[in-house]
Amino acid sequence: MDRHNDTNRIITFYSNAHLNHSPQIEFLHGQNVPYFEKTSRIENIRKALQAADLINLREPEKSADVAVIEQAHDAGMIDYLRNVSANVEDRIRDSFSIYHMEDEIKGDNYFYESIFPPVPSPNFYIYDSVSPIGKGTYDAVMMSATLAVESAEVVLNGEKQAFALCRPPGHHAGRRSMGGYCYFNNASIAAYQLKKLGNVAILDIDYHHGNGTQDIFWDDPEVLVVNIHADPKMDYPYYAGHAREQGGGSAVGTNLNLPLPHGVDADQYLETFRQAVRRILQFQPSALVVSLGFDTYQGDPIGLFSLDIPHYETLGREISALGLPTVYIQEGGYAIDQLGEMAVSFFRGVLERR
Ligand code: OKP
Ligand code: ZN
Repeated sequence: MDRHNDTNRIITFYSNAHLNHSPQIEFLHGQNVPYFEKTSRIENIRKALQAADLINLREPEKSADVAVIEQAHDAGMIDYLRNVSANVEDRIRDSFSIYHMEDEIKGDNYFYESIFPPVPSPNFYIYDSVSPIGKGTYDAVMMSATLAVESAEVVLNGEKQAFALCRPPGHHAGRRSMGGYCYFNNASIAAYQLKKLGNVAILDIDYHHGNGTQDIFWDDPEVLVVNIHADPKMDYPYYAGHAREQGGGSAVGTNLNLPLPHGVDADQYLETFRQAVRRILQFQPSALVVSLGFDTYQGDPIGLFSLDIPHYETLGREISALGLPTVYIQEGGYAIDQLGEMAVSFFRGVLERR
């Protein structure tokens, strides 16, 4: 089939399981503020892509096997998430009872970790206060990762490209750590699946550094991780994402960080993007995973870059032109009312449709 014709759509995996993970608040310097990572993000993207007739939507029939997740994550961390999620009301009650404050429990029943040890250790896997666990969280997270697995699966079966409408996002989740709205690293899980084709490149164009993905493949020379993001001196996740971080052991040189300052203009951004693309070409991967964040948008409430809607079409077109088997994984993007337009622009570029 001619991929330039008008009925060309991208297979897109989606599940409504994410609706059951819906924290309402996050903690910002002593204040409760509305949770940025809202369910409507994914619904708006899905609806806009369907209205533009750009996608063939598929829903997985069941969750992936835990063994697939264990390629990227410590089994203890997976158990911890499952256990807290299954027993969240008891866990919260236990904490309040220590202080004889059971009567104060009003909540929407999300377990917010309050201790962030410098090194994640058994029972302490969450490293920030914006990644709470509710009773629907484990199933939502498992299904989010399943969308990544199924997207990789269709690409392994010969589909040129596929899109996973993941929520929660994943790129801040490390091998034994969860944070930044992320629990399982969907992009890394897709990359492990795609290794059946050979070496894999991951291009992370979310506004924030994908510290989890960097962690998971730090020592792996078969997976190139390239990140374009806000300089960690200025923005989340603060402790990782510097240019000097290049990979470990036999994998030195297979982690490329391209930090940019707040307020970077679109031309400078695109120049850096093309530098990332050149590094990927030089690596000659057999497949590509894109961590696709829309928080680089000029109107994003937590990102301070300045891309506009048409720039996403450019990004999509130039990534797709690499001609690699490619899985797109949804990460961030918080300008709720414009997310649909960004996604439509991006996938028009990917599909070379007007
Ligand atoms: C997740 B992804 C807002 C604080 C936000 C967490 C950001 C997580 C971003 N004032 N801190 O990379 O889009
Ligand atoms: Zn982000």
